[in-house]
Amino acid sequence: MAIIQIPQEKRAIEAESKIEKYLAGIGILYERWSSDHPVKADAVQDAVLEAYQKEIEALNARGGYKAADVIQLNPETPGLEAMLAKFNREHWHDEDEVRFTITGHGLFHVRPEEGPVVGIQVEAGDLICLPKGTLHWFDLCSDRQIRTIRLFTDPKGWAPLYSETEMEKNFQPLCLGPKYFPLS
Ligand code: LAC
Ligand code: NI
Repeated sequence: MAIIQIPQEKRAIEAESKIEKYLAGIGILYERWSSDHPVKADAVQDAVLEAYQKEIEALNARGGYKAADVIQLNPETPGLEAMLAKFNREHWHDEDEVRFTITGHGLFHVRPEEGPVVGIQVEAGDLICLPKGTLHWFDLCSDRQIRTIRLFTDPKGWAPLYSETEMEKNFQPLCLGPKYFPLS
């Protein structure tokens, strides 16, 4: 399950219903998808998409998404650092950012229109949807790997638009371990 942290308030939120509620309050959809799907973490893309077909169709109906893929980042990924450098600076997109984690961990920081910056550490089974225009940045965690399903409205490409605020420099990537991490 995800862990939410609010560094400016030095607090974390770990209960599923509270996470859902807090994120809904800043416009972010959070869902836990059942982990009993018969799909292996290293299954090929089509097998993964097929295993979650029902959930994906429900999201498509709700958000008008037109395409899906599975992306994997790990230390063997060619160009990993360059790819991360594109996403660890504050940016937004002109479409929703929809991510379902199959394996590994990731940390999204979101800067809502109102209220403090929120860190969302995701793991297997977590679906998050950042509405288009949401300011955010992304880092890997200490396991340096993640595999996620992505849904897109425009299958032509995925482009980050940068705010150039350097806001991310005020926030350390905080997911230091798979479980809990101290806030200082
Ligand atoms: C993206 C994430 C990682 O834009 O923010 O793909
Ligand atoms: Ni993004």
